[in-house]
Amino acid sequence: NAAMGLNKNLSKKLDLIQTDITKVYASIQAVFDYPDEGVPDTEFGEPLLSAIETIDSLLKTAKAGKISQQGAKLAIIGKPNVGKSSLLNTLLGYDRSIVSNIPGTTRDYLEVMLDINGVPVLAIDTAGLRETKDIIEEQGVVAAKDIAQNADLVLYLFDASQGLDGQRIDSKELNLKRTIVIANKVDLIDTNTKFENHIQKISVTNNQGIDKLKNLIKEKLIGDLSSTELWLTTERHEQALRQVKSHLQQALSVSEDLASIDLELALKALAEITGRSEISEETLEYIFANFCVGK
Ligand SMILES: Nc1nc2c(ncn2[C@@H]2O[C@H](COP(=O)(O)OP(=O)(O)OP(=O)(O)O)[C@@H](O)[C@H]2O)c(=O)[nH]1
Ligand SMILES: [Mg+2]
Repeated sequence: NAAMGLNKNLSKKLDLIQTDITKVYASIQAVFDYPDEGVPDTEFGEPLLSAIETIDSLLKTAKAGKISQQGAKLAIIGKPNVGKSSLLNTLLGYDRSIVSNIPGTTRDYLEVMLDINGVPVLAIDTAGLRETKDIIEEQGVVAAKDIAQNADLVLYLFDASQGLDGQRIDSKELNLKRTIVIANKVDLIDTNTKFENHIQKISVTNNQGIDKLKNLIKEKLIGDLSSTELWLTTERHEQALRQVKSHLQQALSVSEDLASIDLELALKALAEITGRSEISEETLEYIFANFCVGK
């Protein structure tokens, strides 16, 4: 029963899916011989939906799996002078990006590989977002928007001492997938100053809120999956599972006699991952116990 080098937890889930599908398949076969009975929902719709649910839970891990292997793109954006380059240097642990109190210091983007609590991250420091007549800076601003759009996660910084209002960027225009909004320079403001709940308060200068921010970055990128080791890590597995799902959805949408074909296709797609098409011992036992013996 050794699936080809698959993680044990993943193997178990795939077994679960295979068993669900096989049971339904067996039920349909049984009804062929006793056409009056029909297949009850507990032996058709329910197990198929449960298999789809299991597949969905696995597909959700695919992104985290890819990130844990290949790394995530993290863009740091915001208006000029809010401390983007300072934050990059702090996350990196040494000064790599030029920091100054002159707005527009970073005119081109800068990419750095980081390790954020065990997650490989390509962090990208970008030019401050503003209207500018400087051609080079303007190109940097265009690039920054592009980088933000393609990032797995965006850190959107503003200067806490200036308030968020004047520094809001149109996240709809940028079409950002995931963003952490960060108030930097909280060392400059009253400690009781309230911001909206989702806003992270940090001070790069005082190294305040940085550990919490790192945890949040990790959580946003891979969720709490790190402990389960249950990741789909290859594109091939992900594609195969998507196929299994679509065959099951197809099976659900047709009459029982036609569903057999879709279930066979689903099992075949599943076998592309597990490397085995034969039915597990337990499933065979189940089938014999429920359908063959005594009927
Ligand atoms: N008081 C205070 N100053 C900070 C903090 N973080 C950064 N600064 C200062 O803010 C100024 C701008 O910092 P940068 O990191 O260059 O800002 P930036 O967002 O990269 O700016 P551009 O590259 O121009 O877009 C520098 O003088 C930093 O020393 C902070 O937490 N508190
Ligand atoms: Mg900068």
